[in-house]
Amino acid sequence: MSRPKLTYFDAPVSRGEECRLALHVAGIDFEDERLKSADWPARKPSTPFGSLPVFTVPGHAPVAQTNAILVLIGRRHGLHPKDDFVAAQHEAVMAHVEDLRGAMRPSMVAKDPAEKKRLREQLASEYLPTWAAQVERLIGEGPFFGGAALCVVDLKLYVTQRWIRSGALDHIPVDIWAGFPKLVRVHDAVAAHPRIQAWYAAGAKSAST
Ligand SMILES: N[C@@H](CCC(=O)N[C@@H](CS)C(=O)NCC(=O)O)C(=O)O
Repeated sequence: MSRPKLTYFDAPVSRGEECRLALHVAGIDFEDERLKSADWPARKPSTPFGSLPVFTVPGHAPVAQTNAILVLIGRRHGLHPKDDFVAAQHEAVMAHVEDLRGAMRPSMVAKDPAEKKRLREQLASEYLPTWAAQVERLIGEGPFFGGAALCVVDLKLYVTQRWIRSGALDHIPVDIWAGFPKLVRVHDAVAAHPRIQAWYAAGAKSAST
C-alpha cells in the first residue's frame, strides 16, 4: 500500500462519508475502499474496534473511530483549529453528532413498525429540536461553524443534515431543522464549497442521501 486508505461501507453516508470528504477537501490522494455488506463479517475482526471507518496510512497503525480520524486529518491539513480551546469546542460538537447517531440507533434497528414510529415521533418532538438548538447557539457569524474556513466539524454537520433531509427517516420531517438558520447556513456553505462540489460531480458518489 503506497497511499492512505479509507475503508468504509459502499454508501455515500454517515461516518465514512465524513472521512472521505475530509480527505478530498484536504487534497489527499487516497484509496477509497468500499466494502460490500457481505464482505464485512470476514473483515470485522481485523478492525481495531469491530467497526468502520478505518483509516490506514502506510507506516502507521490503522486508526479507527471517526472523530479521531477526522481530527487527525484536520490537524495535518489545516481543517481543524490550532488553538486547543477552540479545537475542543469543535470536538465537542463532533461528539454531539455521535450522540445523535446513538440516540437514533434504537429507531434504526426497531423491527416493529409501530415501535419505530413511536421512537421516531419522540425523537422529532424532543431530542432533535433540542439537539439542533444546542448547536445553533454555538455557531458564530459563519458561514462555517468556526467562521470563514471549512473545518472537519462542518463536514459532520453537513452529512448529518443531509441524512435528516434525505427523507430516508420515516416519521422525521425533512424540514425539522429548517428553523435553525445558522445550522442550515453551515450545510449550504459546505454544499457550495468547490471541493465538495468537485467530489460529487466526479460521479458515482451521490449526495442524495
Ligand atoms: N464510534 C464509532 C462507531 C462506528 C460504527 O458504529 N460504525 C458502523 C457504521 S457507521 C459500523 O461499523 N457498523 C457495523 C458493525 O458495527 O458491525 C466511530 O465513530 O467510528
